[in-house]
Amino acid sequence: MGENAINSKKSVAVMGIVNVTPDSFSDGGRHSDAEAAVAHGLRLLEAGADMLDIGGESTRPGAAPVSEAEELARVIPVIAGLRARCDAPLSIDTMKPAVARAAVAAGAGIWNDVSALRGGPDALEVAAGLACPVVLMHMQGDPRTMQSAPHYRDVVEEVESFLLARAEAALEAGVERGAIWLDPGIGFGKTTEHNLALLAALPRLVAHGYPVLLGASRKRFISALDPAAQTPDARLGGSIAVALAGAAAGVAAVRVHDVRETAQAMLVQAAVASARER
Ligand code: PMM
Repeated sequence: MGENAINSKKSVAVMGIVNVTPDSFSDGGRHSDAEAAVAHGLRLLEAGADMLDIGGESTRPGAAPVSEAEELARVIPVIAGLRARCDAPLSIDTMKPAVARAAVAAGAGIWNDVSALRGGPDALEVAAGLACPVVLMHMQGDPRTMQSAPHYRDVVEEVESFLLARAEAALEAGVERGAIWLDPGIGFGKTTEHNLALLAALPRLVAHGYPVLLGASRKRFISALDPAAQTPDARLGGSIAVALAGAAAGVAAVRVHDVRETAQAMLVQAAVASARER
């Protein structure tokens, strides 16, 4: 068997995270300055990211909302700066339709909305008008309160029906079917058991035919499973384990902080999967 029989392509896209927030989940605001955030994004692309997700409002548990003006001031210079220096798809991580619109005008091509187009009365209409891919994510409650007492009768069924209903609403508003992505929202109003149930059920979400984005990088439930890993940057092993579980389930993309390590894991995973098929 020649070298060229070896699959050297990963089948899962790696979305690198560029948080432009002073109180980000995990980078402690080190990239809050626009130039530093642009440089960070370019490093993630060099490290193997297929696209970048730029966000200016922290959604960490307990985080307070930021104003539209503040969010725009954080993200627009970063998107414009990255657009001037790279061709990679750029995603805007926002719940605000006006921020999504300005970000797309500045060069973003994907709207990642953790509120699944519920962030304003015009969200569905704006998404249809932008005509770009939109990520619909499940969240119970809002970031300020979501981890206080997450509760579900059947978490898998409820997340699945919520996402399908939001996809339906987007379709009705005129968003193209091929532009809709789904995301179970790991850590957004979920206990460790809820997160694990959703990860175990990923094939069921994937089976609906929409590309699925999975974001579990450095999230707190990893520390619940490994109490020795209390800080976000001690959660790399767990983050990669979740990305591999996502790849095995057929997700389209993983949203991660540790791009180099995750991209390598996805390459090896794809090579093993294709050797299994031979
Ligand atoms: N997680 C965070 C922010 N945005 N977007 C999507 N689609 N999915 C996620 O899981 C997600 C997100 C919070 O994580 P961070 O503050 O570490 O970036």
